[in-house]
Amino acid sequence: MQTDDPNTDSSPDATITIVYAHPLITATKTDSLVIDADSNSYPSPGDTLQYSIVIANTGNSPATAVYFMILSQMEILFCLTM
Ligand SMILES: [Ca+2]
Ligand SMILES: [Ca+2]
Repeated sequence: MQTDDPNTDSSPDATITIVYAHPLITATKTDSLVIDADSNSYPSPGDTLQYSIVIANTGNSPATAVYFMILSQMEILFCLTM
């Protein structure tokens, strides 16, 4: 059974809905203090941190050729000195 597109004069004619493929990539990076060598409860030199990165596609189509890069080790050094 064909539907009738209410936006056209002819009847019955199928309603056409265009669905666009749209991947939606997110990356979430978290850190935790695993070994607090100096027991001061915050990251400091000599401690051990663990970084976790979750990359997800919540879009409506697969994503291809996705690359994830950490651009600089300075980011890690910056966190250690905070
Ligand atoms: Ca119609
Ligand atoms: Ca510490």
